[in-house]
Amino acid sequence: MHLTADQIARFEREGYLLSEGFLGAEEVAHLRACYMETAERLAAERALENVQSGGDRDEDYQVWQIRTAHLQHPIFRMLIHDSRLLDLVEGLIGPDIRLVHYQGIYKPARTGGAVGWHQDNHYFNVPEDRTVSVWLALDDATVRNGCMWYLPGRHGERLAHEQLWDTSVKKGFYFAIPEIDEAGAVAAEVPAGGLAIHHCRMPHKSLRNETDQPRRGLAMHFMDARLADPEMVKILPEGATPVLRRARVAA
Ligand SMILES: O=C(O)CCC(=O)C(=O)O
Repeated sequence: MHLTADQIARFEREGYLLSEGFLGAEEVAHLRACYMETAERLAAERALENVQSGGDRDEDYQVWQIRTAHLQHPIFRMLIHDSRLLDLVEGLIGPDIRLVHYQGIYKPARTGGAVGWHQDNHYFNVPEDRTVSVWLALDDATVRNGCMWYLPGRHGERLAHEQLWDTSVKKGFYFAIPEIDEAGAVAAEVPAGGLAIHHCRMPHKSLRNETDQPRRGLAMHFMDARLADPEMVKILPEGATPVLRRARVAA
């Protein structure tokens, strides 16, 4: 899917874009089934982590992460090689594309917790901010079930973050921006199969899931593959950050 010049200009100005109908209903249903199969397997292996709570057994506040999704199920691997997706990413960061991080974020019905304001490149530290995040909705993402929120035009700022919990008690570095002016925040509601795409310095958050249905999303983070490995890449498992596309060399 190629972005239009208008969409790219809007992304540069506002720091985010919404796009409906990236995947059709059948593709979404299949991904959802694989997502649940994967989440259940990881839960049984005690490898499904609650990334917004210092207590993994916190029963009222759950933000489950399917980490390195492409290493967990072939369907997630196929998705990041899909030319519809790579064409879109190419419009934003150029033709050399490397996966930097890939996660399912699963908020169960009623107990799904909020994700605090943060900027993705605080985690990745990719030079020159040449990285972009593509969040795919597997359920209709709404304010009530915890869709993404953005601060349009605020992607030029580098904001201070703080660690969410004491890492001597629970491992894992997860951050949030302690103080932020939320004036002008917009809810990025997208139907299932649609995308919320944001610049890596776009502050974003999501609220609790207050509905009786799960809210499932896949967050795919891509960087310019011409740049040196950021620190984050070095701590991920082998094969976690493949190069997905290289610029074609003119004959
Ligand atoms: O899925 C969510 O609610 C939050 C995802 C997110 O913040 C991220 O991928 O950076």
